[in-house]
Amino acid sequence: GVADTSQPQHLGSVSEIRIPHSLEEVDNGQILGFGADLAEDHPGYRDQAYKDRRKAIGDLARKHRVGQPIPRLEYTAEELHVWATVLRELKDLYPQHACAEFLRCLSLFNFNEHEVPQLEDLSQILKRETGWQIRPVAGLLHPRDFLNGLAFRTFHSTQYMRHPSQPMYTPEPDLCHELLGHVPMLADKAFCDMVHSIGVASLCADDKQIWHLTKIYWYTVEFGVVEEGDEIKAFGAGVLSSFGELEHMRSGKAKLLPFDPEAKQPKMSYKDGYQQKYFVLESFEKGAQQLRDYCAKITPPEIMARLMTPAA
Ligand code: NLE
Ligand code: FE2
Repeated sequence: GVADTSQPQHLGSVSEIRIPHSLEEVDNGQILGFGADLAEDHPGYRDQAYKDRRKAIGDLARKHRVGQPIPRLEYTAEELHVWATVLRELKDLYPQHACAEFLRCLSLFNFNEHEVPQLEDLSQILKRETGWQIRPVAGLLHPRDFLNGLAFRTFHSTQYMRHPSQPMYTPEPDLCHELLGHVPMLADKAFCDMVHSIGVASLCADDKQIWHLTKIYWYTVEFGVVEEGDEIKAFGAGVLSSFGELEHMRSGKAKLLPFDPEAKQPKMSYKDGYQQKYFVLESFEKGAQQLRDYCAKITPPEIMARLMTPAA
């Protein structure tokens, strides 16, 4: 079921929830969904070499400990080709369809078709710009752990490349999705404030509230769009990293609805292709305010005060 958040829900039984007090206490080992074996509808399902490579990269992430630099990977010629294809296609669409914040931040990273960027280098840039950092992860993390990471300004990122047969769309996160969808936005302060509130709200959330927050995350950070004058621009990573989805979003085929974190959020879908609905933010400042207000309803003030201080 979906959380009904119309009633303010103050914490009664926080004791049952394992509340992490630092990033070290956030578990990065519980991988869901596409984790070990790819589903039959995954483009890499019948490609054993692909699956082995994906697993080897995932194993490095499993071994990674907080504080260590993210391992640098040597990408193959085939992986570089996928990256270059995705980057080339998307670069043509961004000027017209990506939000201004994305376009401004994208230029900080100097992405080019000649090399696949290294997570460690991007994490350093983010630290400097907004105090956020990247932590490698083997696949789709359990939502509670993923959201908890955001409270400590940490974004869990995959490091393997999507399957070469389908560069325009992948059903699961992959490096192109992280680099072209998430990383640039995480260099924007107002966007980061919004995401941080989702993270702080998740710390003391019960399972029902985690589910609601996961949907909020989905309809903002993954698939959100924002008003810009009388136009609608993409900021959600799932839109910005998929040239199929970006074409779909701008085609006008999907519904556009105002974003409201208090409202019941529609069912999420990983597998049936493009979104049928996109939620529209008025601005990132407004979104950050809406989410801070939502967070204040489920998070005790002392936790808000401790974690909502500006990034160092
Ligand atoms: N469909 C997205 C892409 O192709 O980049 C990935 C979405 C991950 C939630
Ligand atoms: Fe994502």
